[in-house]
Amino acid sequence: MMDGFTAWPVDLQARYVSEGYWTDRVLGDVLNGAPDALALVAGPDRLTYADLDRLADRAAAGLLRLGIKQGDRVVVQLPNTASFVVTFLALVRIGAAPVLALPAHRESEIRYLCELSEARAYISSDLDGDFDYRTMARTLPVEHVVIDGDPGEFTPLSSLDSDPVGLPTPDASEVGVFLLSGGTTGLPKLIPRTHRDYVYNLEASAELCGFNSDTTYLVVLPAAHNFALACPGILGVFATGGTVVLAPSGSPDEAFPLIERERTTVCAVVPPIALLWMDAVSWSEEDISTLSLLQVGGAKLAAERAAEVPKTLGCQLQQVFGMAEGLLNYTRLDDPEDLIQQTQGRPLSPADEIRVVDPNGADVEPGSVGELLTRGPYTLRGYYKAPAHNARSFTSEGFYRTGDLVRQLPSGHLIVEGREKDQINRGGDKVSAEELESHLLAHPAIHDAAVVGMPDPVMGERTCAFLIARDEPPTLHDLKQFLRDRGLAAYKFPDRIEPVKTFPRTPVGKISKKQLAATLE
Ligand code: OOB
Repeated sequence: MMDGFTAWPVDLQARYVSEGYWTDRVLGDVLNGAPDALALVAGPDRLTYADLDRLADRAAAGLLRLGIKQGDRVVVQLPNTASFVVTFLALVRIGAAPVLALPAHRESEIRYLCELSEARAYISSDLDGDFDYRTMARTLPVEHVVIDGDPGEFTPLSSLDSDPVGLPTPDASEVGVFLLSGGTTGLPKLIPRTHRDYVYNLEASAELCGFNSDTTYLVVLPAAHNFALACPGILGVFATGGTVVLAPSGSPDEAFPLIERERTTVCAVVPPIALLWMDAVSWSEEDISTLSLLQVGGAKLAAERAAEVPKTLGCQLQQVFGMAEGLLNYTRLDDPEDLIQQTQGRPLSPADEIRVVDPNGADVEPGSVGELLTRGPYTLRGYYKAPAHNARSFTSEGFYRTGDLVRQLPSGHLIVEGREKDQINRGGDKVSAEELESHLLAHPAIHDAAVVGMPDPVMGERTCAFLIARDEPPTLHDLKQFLRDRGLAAYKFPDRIEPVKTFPRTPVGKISKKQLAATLE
């Protein structure tokens, strides 16, 4: 077993196996469609299941030839392209775990991920607009840099394509993939997902959502995000023989023509995209009537807006309250309308254990608000190589402290009422306040910084940084340039800065973010 990975206790492992949650199926075997059926549409590429299977085996052979082997980690930073899908499948087939970075991440995040995971290789595209991944890659602590597109001095991704060879057989109990946590600390955390827990995650989700070979699933969120990858996502479609259509973004200009052309039936979005689509239907000319299910999650969808989704977009709504750490809550397709509109769903698995607790860790009265704790067959037992953080993030019984404040209805459905963790949820993108603050504190003109969320009608929240300057505070424009130069992903930049002389304090002397946030209302 990999160092730094916390396994489930053996008695629970035995239970998850005997009750059928865990099987010996591995992520590399997820392709389950008819050979001639269309598996993937991405830009000009149209690949059948047979094509995708062959390309994954050929890329796997190339990775082995490069020296990547079972048990290695590889940081993957690719946008929504066929290369992402082929590279992911190739890595999991040889038992090398992809570390799934988002295309928006920059040097600050990528360098740290390479170091923490001791990655053997970094695989990315050449450019993202003006940003050149190759320039960043030059100083990364990895043996191999593999580039999709113009490789410069590096290994072209296309050169991995090699005649198939015999592949090692990964064990289903090993780590199959690393996901990134939204983060509440100074540095992002890595979430180890085993083959068997992630296979259960995607197969159970696909069943719950009624996926089958007629499903045509449009991907508008980053493919590397858990929601789009496995809830049921790309992998859930592959497991049930349907078709995945990759869009570069959720913009109606790009997504609607694809819905019309490919007659897509399902899509997963964050609330700001759902709101944008509800506006866009009034002026757009595309026919999106094939869409039968819109999954909305990543941040809270207001009940009033939820009620508008079926009327405006002509499809069913499913609310999804999930996390890369594991636990997924879904409203069911046959739930009564009020539960679909007003709740964020209930746990996917009968084996998911849920507690709602007060600040002392005691269970609250049924129906009262408290912090959500959970453990189960697809929820992590520890972040990768983070013992100090794990001691705070898990109870002694192995429950993960989600940091989310919820209320549970008698039906089991959860309503997300807020958050205890020091994080801003910017339309589904998670910003760790502490991480941003540590970058702000590196600015020579900043004496102290406190980052809070401010309500926003579209994004749900935006990011405001309260700053105590040494002398003259920097402008927002200068500050963004400073953060860009430090290699921080742009979605973590503050949207607003508020210079102040002092911070309000709690009775124990901590900065009162509640009071700071109240000054913005
Ligand atoms: C998804 O995963 P992450 O890891 O980016 O973020 C997890 C956090 C949750 O702890 C919660 O704070 C928030 O995002 N969240 C929601 C929510 N869905 C996620 N808050 C309110 N309402 C919702 N529906 O965001 C994610 C992973 C898999 C599927 C869907 C979302």
